[in-house]
Amino acid sequence: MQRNLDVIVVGAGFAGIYMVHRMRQAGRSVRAFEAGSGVGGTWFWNRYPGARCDVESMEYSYGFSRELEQEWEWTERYAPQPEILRYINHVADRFDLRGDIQLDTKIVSAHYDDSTRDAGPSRESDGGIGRWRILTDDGESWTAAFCIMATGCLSSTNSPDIPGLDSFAGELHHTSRWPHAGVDFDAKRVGIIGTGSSGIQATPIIAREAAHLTVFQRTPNFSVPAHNIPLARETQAEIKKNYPKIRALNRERPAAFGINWGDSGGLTFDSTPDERRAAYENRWQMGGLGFVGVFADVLLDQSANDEAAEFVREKIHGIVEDPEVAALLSPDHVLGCKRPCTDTGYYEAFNRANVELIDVSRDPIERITPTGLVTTAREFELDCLVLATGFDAMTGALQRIDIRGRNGMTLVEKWSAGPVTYLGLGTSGFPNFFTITGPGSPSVLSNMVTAIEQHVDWIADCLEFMRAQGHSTIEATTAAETEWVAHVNAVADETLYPTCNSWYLGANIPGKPRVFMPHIGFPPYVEKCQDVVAKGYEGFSFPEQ
Ligand code: NA7
Repeated sequence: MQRNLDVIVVGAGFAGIYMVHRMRQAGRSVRAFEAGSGVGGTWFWNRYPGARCDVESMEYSYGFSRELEQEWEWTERYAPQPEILRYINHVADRFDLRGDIQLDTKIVSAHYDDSTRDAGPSRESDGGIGRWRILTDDGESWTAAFCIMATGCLSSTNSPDIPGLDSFAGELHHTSRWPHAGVDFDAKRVGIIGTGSSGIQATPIIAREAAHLTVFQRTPNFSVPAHNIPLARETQAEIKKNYPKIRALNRERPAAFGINWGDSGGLTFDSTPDERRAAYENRWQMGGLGFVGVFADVLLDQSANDEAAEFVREKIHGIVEDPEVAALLSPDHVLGCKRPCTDTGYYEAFNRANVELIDVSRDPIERITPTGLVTTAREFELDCLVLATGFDAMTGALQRIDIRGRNGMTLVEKWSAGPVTYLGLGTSGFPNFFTITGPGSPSVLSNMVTAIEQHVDWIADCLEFMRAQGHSTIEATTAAETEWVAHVNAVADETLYPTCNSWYLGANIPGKPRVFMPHIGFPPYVEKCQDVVAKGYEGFSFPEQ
């Protein structure tokens, strides 16, 4: 088997799949390595009950193929995880990509070998110098001219460091590593730790199935009802008729999705109190993430945010019958600075007799025992414990691989004070190394599929440019990345985003540097990427030249 390739791709989720497709179209030898036993990335692993995308299905889908977008039929406004997984599998089959995807394989290390680079430039596929050497967990070694990380932003599991966790004798499941056969909660006493999107989606379903559910909440989250409905054929047909136009309009929106929401209502206090109330109610009825965009300054102006947040708190009090429970479920942080959730019956679940909410910010979890969980106030007997504790987002999956650039420098070392990238695409000292939706790009603050397509297209076009110009190596400059990191942070500092302990800042992982990682705003980012190309890949160098 040919083990010297043009391109190695790590991961076979939305990003890896499309990267493989573009590389094959360009006639390059490519192989994607995927730890899972199927394609799909985060959608392969996150099979917990209620797992569903918070971007509408007609928008959370590839736009690169007119035929694909016409033939695929979504069944619901927000696609459930099994349907998204079927879609990704369909794409892999339709474009005949499986032959270049190796499943059940973890990449352990990726080292750039420049030991003999003075002897001459590396040619693609020649197995020679200035190449990436990749080692898999079953000991196979591969080389490639380019190493492209499609490892996902929300793929590296965050398991809490709670004393005694390993001693639990009941069933223990993390939402992001859910058993394929599902979990039977029938007649069980279940505990769930975590009230982010995963916990909020899973809670109402587990509540219906289990004998008893205890929700251990450290921080309440804002959640807006999804109002999920079956997708009518006529609605779908209408969108399909105008798909290119709709996708183009979405790309002009700040997060590259949400065309149905219409424009925001301008600045909050330019409207009268009655108009504002009507606007909040309208967005609440519309459902989903669009609520935060009700006015343009919700994430810019504290008073504007306070009012929108208060509206949600009132809604929580209107739904939850016990005022004490409603108060506990009401967040006091800035609306939207942690990713808001989109739910189906979350707050309603707390009206059930078999659901109990425990505030572990007041009475912290002390330990897990073989039979349950102990807080500083009480002991809970549990048959099953669900960890909905999230991810080491954006950098975790990259930093768990031993990645080394020039002179053996590790990525972990280079990013010890926080990720340093140019455009979230490259980092200096790591030639021919690209990150798809890396830190410093819009990624999680945009429609991930649109962001992925934009990155994959940019990288594929860059490789074509290099081939045409006879360049064998590309690398971000330190000056460009320093300026870019400062820019990403300056944009964030103009907003209320950095005000709370979100995973956007790495604040959910003990010891992780507190740095705002995503770039806010899709259109200006795309403009910058285009400008960089127009200026001959400004901020990148082609070291052989
Ligand atoms: P999130 O949003 O990071 O939520 C994780 C939750 O787990 C959150 O409520 C945390 O509380 C809680 N958590 C984490 N560690 C602990 C410990 N040790 N004790 C108690 N509670 C803990 O992850 P999700 O999987 O729900 O969602 C991630 C993204 O996926 C989501 O934003 C969507 O974009 C899709 P905390 O807030 O840190 O106090």
